[in-house]
Amino acid sequence: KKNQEPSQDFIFRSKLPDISIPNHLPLTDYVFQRFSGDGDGDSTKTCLIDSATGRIFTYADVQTNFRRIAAGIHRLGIRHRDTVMLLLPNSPEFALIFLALAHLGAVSTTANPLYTQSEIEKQAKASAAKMIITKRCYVKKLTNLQNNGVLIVCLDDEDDDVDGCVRFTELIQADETELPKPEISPEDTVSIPYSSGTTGLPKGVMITHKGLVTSIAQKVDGENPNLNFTGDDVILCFLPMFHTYTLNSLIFSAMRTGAAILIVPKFELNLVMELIQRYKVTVVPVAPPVVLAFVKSPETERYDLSSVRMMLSGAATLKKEPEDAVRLKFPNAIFGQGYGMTEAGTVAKSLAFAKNPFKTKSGACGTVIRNAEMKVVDIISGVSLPRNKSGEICIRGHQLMKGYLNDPEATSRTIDKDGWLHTGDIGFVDDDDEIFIVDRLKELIKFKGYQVAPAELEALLISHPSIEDAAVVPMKDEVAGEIPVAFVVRSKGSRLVENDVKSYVNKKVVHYKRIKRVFFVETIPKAVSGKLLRKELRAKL
Ligand code: 4UU
Repeated sequence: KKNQEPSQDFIFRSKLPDISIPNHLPLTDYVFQRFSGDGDGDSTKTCLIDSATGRIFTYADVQTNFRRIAAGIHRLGIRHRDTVMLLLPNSPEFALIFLALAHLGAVSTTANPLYTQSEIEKQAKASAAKMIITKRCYVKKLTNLQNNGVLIVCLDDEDDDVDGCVRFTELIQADETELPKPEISPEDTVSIPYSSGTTGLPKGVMITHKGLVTSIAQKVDGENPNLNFTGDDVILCFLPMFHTYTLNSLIFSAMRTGAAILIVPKFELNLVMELIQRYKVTVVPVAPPVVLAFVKSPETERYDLSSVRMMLSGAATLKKEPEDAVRLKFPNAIFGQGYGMTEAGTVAKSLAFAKNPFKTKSGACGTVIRNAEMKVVDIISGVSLPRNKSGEICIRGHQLMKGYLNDPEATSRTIDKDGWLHTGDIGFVDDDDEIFIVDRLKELIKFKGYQVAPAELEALLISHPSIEDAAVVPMKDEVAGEIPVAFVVRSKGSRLVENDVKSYVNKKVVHYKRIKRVFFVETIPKAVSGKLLRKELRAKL
């Protein structure tokens, strides 16, 4: 049947049937659908718990609060399609403000509050943020932005004001009935997280209401949800809320199902185990370094971890051995992975988490989510491959980003004309529809699941007067998964040493982007096109 066209592609789908997804709804209407009108949700149930203070927000509180905050933000002049940066640690306010902005039809751009001043400035400028909501301890990094007219809202509700900042407590005193009902289109952008994607510098990823709603529904909706969160669950949240994995797969998926979310500002193993015991936590979303921490800790015995029924890992590769080892520490938990990407939401989820679960294998990163198509293509020919053959993983569906902000070229390099998003990950689908990731085609380095873009570090390196050329690649590391290391060509006559290079770059970037090793070389291998041959450098390690 040689003359049959594109349908010859080998396309993989979920074992779960497609469902109807109400992705015409704006995010907040969808997330709280069960808590409005004749929905079956109980609004007196706990939604958010702040582990730092013990504060509790019921589903009713959350809805009143985000509407009030929306009115307060509107009063400060933020309108439909304006962008606001969230520069906050994990806290109930993070979720409330994100929802408030979504409700207004405005856009959140989330950034790591530990970013350096220049990292924050780059993202704030690129995303055209009109306002930044932050905490007092980060305000000094925002002086330049403030001088350029960006409004700063400060969260600490202590008595003394921070110079020139609006106090968050003023916002929540707004009257939610003042808020005009905005007309939100499903194609409107709801958030702009930053990601370097398959190549180059970090870019703004335009996530729409429709995309985010679809991604959540693919996991938690339907008769047999792929990710069976329920109203009885207490879900632990120490993963960083500025990351897609947390907002999409954890916070909003949990809210859609009426679960309680226990928010932890920072991961600390013993504190986390104490919280699991105290709050009888049922679901623990993690990243691979956290799995290793549990596996290695002799203290897991001291805590009662028997309430945990589900542990999910994502954001970086997790091998079979630690996965098997962590199961022993959580006797009542099913364990599995999710695989996602800022640009594509959740790509795959373990079917061990389904309401009617399937048997799954350790080391697999899940099965493609429902209402989506996946294919694996040969990295040279682009031809789609059958089961058990490794190639680049491509994904298609309504959950994908709209594109990169102001970068149609990068967008068309990532999402092809047929709507396939090329992940830059290399993997295969086995006989049971389970996906295994074996390598990465793209430049991206993942330090403990955090993104490190080589191009960003390379730009900093070559701005040094004594550096002629440079390349940054990942080196395998037991704890972090991968660490960024640099190959550097010194300028003629320069006596530059490793520490000079490190101290020059490392003060300009957040801790996980720091260059850990420097190798001096005569030249950086390049193709005739000028493209860095990263593979050759990786091979030298
Ligand atoms: C091997 O890491 C993420 C998103 C993770 C996520 C999202 C929703 C996990 C579960 C979920 O439900 O996003 P980014 O953009 O920071 O990084 C994306 C890249 C992937 O392309 C892949 O290279 O991170 C890597 N990655 C993984 N690698 C993500 N998850 C996995 C995984 N195994 N399970």
